[in-house]
Amino acid sequence: MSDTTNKPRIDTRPKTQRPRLHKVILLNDDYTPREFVVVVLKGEFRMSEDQAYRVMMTAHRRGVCVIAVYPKEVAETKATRATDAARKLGYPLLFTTEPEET
Ligand code: TYC
Repeated sequence: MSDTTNKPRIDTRPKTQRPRLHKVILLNDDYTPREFVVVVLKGEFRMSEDQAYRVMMTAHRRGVCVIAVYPKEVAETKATRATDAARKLGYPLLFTTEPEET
């Protein structure tokens, strides 16, 4: 007869690590037009007009604003694309990334 009793089992599988998330941070400057910051936030970070305006104003008032968290590669790609879009028009707008604390 097969043994159908529940024996305690020890899970020996190695723990899978979740990829660490990185923050994308928007920095204020004195030259980039507010409207352009909103356009970039909407285009690259899929924000609504309202969300983008609030985030832009937070960076404008406080100097920085955390926009979102993504896996490292995604965060870096989005920050680079957004910064490059500003450079093409000669604006100093800057997006940076840093690892999310755990
Ligand atoms: N401070 C800019 C201005 O007054 C607007 C701005 C807001 C620029 C947020 C960058 O991350 C920023 N024209």
